[in-house]
Amino acid sequence: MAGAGADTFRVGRSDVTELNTSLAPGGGVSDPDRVEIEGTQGKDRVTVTGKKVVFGSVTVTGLPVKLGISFAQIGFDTLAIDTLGGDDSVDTTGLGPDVIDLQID
Ligand SMILES: [Ca+2]
Repeated sequence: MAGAGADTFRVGRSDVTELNTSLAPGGGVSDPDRVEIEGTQGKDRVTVTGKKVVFGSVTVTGLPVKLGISFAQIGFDTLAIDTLGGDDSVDTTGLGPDVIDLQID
């Protein structure tokens, strides 16, 4: 859960297989949050879907951890996907244009 201020989350290898995070701004102030998620050294087939209904919600599948993001705000919040090595692909066709800032490495 993101609080007030700028937060960074990094999701890597862990015991969890599903993680949901809320970027709801604290105190009514829009702060930049950054969510980073890692793939594997093997082949990753990542799919990013999301839409905006007041705030944005995003789902990332195809990585070791299924990631859900809610209350994202484009222009403030960033989703960074690092697929690491391998013959990877990231499908963002299901992600609306006004949901979240996306960085793919
Ligand atoms: Ca990979």
